[in-house]
Amino acid sequence: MYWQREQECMDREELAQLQLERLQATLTRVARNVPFYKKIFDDIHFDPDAFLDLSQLAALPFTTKTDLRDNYPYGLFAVPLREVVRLHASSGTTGKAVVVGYTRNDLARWADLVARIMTMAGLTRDDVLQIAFGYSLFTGGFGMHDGAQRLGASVIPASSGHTGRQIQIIQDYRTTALACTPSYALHLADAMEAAGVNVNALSLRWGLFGAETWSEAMRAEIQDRLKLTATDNYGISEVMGPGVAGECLQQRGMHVNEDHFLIEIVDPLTGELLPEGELGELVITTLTKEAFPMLRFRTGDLTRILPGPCPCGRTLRRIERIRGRSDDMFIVKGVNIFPSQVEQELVAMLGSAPPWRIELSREAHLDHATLYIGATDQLLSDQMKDPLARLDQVSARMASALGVHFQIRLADARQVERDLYPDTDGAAGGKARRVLDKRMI
Ligand code: DLL
Repeated sequence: MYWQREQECMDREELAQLQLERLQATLTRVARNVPFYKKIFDDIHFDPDAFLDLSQLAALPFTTKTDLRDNYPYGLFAVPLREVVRLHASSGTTGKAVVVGYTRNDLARWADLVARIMTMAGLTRDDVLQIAFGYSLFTGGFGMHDGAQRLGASVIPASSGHTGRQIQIIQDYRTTALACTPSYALHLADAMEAAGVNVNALSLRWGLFGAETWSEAMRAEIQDRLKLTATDNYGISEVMGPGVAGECLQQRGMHVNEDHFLIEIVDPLTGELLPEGELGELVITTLTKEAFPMLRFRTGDLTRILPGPCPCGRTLRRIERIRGRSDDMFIVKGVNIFPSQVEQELVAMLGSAPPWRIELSREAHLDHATLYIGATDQLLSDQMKDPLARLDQVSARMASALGVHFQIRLADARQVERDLYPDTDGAAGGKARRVLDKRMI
């Protein structure tokens, strides 16, 4: 089943021509409307009118998350705010969040692309879809919502959390499809088991999962325990949100909506373009976005393009399951966090940052984050008149600034230092290992 058969099964040469035309239009538009890109074009003497071949794209510099933050909040918008009808933001950041905007046309295309990946994943208008992604600045809830409505499914905007209520809805409303993070799907399975729910009696058939790293082992477990077919979905707010790529029922990698997004895989260290099939960092150029076009955006996500056609008949190329990140960003409870943000908050609170590290674990399939802070002499004498109250303050500040609750533990400062540099042979190049991810995925 296809949502937009003509585009999804397009002849590759025709697709390349369409991409070229759309890219030319995007280049012209950003040169005119986005001073950031205009300056880059001027600096490298790049003339959008002379862009005649997709291979010329490699001549343009990358756009990075830092560029986006530097232009906070609206610096990279290519239309006046009056044309923008929706704003979202990348999660987990404070004053430096990345704000993304959508015009009415952007929203309509977004809905179509999500309807497309939902159709690939087995859904039809006969489905009852429970969306347990957060409805907020995060793109997951609203992105999935608009797409499902476009598809014509019956949408239940359950939003995230409230596990007991989620289970009751699944049972009472006869939910046939579930959209959430894969870890939350397993948490739901645990909770149902604990409550003695007979999963075989439920109506669940399809599961759309994404927004965090998972594995084939997790897929097998989710499918087995929830009795549904689970597909992987990739998206990133800077580029759009969910709907960038999704799996078909072959479950062998995610078809990228290449008529709207041009993908490249580059060496994360050198930025060199890698040949098809090699593992590297995914770089995305938007082809149709009006409010927030992106040229060669470095996603930080590591994957590869899967060679060969897919038996489903779609010609849109597939990327493999995301293997990890090329930077130090980590995702906890669906919130993206950079270690530098943690450091920044500690400095703001404590004057200087004592040694610190984070351990991530998964209990009952839910993420737990523990922040170990080294009890330096300075910290103990200056700050810790009432250490427990102080730690509570740090915890509260982290929660409000980063959107995640960290359990804070005071630890021996020298031990924290030792744990930061576990590689005695220098294999880590002397880099501190700030985040120890013990989640089994
Ligand atoms: O997570 C958008 C989304 C919502 C995708 C719902 C799928 C479903 P951000 O909050 O901007 O957007 O986070 C983007 O999440 O750079 C990846 O590191 C990670 N990520 C997203 N999808 C997957 C996936 C949404 N299927 C960041 N597998 C990305 C692994 C994923 N990681």
